Amino acid sequence: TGTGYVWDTQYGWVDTGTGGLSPADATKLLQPIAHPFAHPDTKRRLHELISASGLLKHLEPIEAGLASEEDILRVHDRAHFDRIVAESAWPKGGDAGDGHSPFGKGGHQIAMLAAGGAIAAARAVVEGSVKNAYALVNPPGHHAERDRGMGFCIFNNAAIAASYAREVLGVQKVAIVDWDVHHGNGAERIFWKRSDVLNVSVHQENCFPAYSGPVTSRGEGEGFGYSVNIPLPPGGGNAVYEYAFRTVVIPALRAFQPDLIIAASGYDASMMDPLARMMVRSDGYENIAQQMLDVADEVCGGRLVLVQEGGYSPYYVPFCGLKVVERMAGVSTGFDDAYFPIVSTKGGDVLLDHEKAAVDAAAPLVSDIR
Ligand code: 6DK
Ligand code: ZN
Repeated sequence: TGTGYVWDTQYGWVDTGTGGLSPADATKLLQPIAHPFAHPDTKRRLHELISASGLLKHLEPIEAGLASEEDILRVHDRAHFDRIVAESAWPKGGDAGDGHSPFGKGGHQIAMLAAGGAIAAARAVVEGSVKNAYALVNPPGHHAERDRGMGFCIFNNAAIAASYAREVLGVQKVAIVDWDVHHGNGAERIFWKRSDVLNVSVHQENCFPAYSGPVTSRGEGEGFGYSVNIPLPPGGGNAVYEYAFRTVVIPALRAFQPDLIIAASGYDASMMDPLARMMVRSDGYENIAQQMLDVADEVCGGRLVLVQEGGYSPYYVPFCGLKVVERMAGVSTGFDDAYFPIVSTKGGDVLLDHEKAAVDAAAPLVSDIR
């Protein structure tokens, strides 16, 4: 069986307003801009590259469908859900929760379609109609906590899919691995006291949310040890990600032995991203994807679902995503990363001492997972 793929035209309609870090504000001389960081074109361009490269023909289309209210409420509280629905009816839409994450009128529907896309991908993988799946959803979800959205995220798509897998599909143990460059605070908080969902986040240290995701945040009670954070100093690239996955993320998954792995897949640790300062190239993302595919084969019959999170270079995100989906499908389109000549000379290939030290600081966490 093949690789499932979720995309919906409406993911390209997410209205993120007109601000740089929205909203624009004349009193602060924050000028309106036609292409804000979270503009949906970046994700639509990834979808179009998957199509134009011919890769789409090798994927099994999975229809997203709207997540139900019940699906959302497995993770979020009613007040958050009701507020999003209410603000979505406002003439110009509302905000996910932090005042910097606007969504347009009717935006609750696209958010439910994004959660529904993650659910549909997880269901197809668990039911076995596909081997693995890529849910190219939008808006993203990994910052959304039980009672609030933030950082462009309304509902926590990956956490909703994990809860659906457990409570509806009967999956016992789910691991969430988050390589978006920002901290996966949403799933961490949602599953903070639980040992049936392992949450591993690899992120640029102190990037967003502020002060979130230090190596010392490990969960509480039953959940102690089941939140794993690997904060990386700025400037790292392919080498430190390869090392972090090989020496911490993969051993953590081996120790946990999940029945399903859900990855929160962002491309904002890339060399060309405006919202962070890491230097991963498309071949670095390929390496991450290959390590994840191998460990999924080893521990859970290959059951791996990737759920799209961030990525803000409209130039480079498509090539990073293409290489990841090619690996998942075991297909090469023969098209190279067109930016490789530019990004290949800038570093990130050698593991520096301070980068190694950051990863090594997280390695002992693995021994508390069972
Ligand atoms: N915001 C994401 O990529 C979202 O993780 C990242 C959101 C980054 C916001 C960056 C930032 C501020 C700072 C100060 C004041 C207000 C807002 F969720 C994903 F889309 F995946 O620095
Ligand atoms: Zn991010």
